[in-house]
Amino acid sequence: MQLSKAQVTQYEQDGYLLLRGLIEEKDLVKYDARFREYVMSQRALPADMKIMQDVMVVKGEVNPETPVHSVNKLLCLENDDVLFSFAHHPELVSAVQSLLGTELYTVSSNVFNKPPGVDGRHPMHQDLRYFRLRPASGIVGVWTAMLPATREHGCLAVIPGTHRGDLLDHANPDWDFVNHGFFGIDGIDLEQRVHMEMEPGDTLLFHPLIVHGSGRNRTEDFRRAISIHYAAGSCESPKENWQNVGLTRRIS
Ligand SMILES: O=C(O)CCC(=O)C(=O)O
Repeated sequence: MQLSKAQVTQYEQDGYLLLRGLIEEKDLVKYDARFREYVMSQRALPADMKIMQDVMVVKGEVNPETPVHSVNKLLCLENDDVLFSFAHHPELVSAVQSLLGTELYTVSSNVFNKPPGVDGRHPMHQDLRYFRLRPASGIVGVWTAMLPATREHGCLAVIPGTHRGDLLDHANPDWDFVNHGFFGIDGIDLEQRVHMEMEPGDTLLFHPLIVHGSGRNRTEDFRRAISIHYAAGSCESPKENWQNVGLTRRIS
């Protein structure tokens, strides 16, 4: 779906854009089935893919009902044909091209699973903290709900306009249970948060400097999403030839 001029302007102003119903149910069902196969050990993990367990499970604080209840994320989807077909989804690619131009690469991919019964919060952070590519405006994150994501489920929350500021300091949150690699920014005014309640297929496009995070899942259901970060071919990295290394994939 090519974005309209008004949508591009809105993304530039707010640092995010919510596209309702972008991904069809038939695709979500395929992604979900494949995710479950990996997590239930019904399919061998392809090269590079990893399952990250929730910290409360790792520390023995929670005894998961099923393997799916133990997982925080499935990462590095590049070598799975079904899950990585999301990155090639024509509607998604066209929307991202409206922001980044036609030469697109992927630089990270995840299924985020927020099970009931664990803390699972994601502190307020900026994704640029995790990337060496620049400029920031050459990167776009996408996050598609696979299951309903209401406030009760711990939906994403963003602070509009923060993408116009700098990359802020990140540190380990002072929480009892923090998942591996989840750094947060101190002193964020949480009153400024806008909660992104989403139905399956709804897709958030977001700037890597936007301050965002997610809350605890207080329901009995899972909250699950599939996510990719795209980068424009014109981005630069201290690493030479970033387009040809590791899990980077050319999409268009
Ligand atoms: O899915 C979540 O709860 C957090 C995801 C996130 O923060 C991200 O994609 O950067």
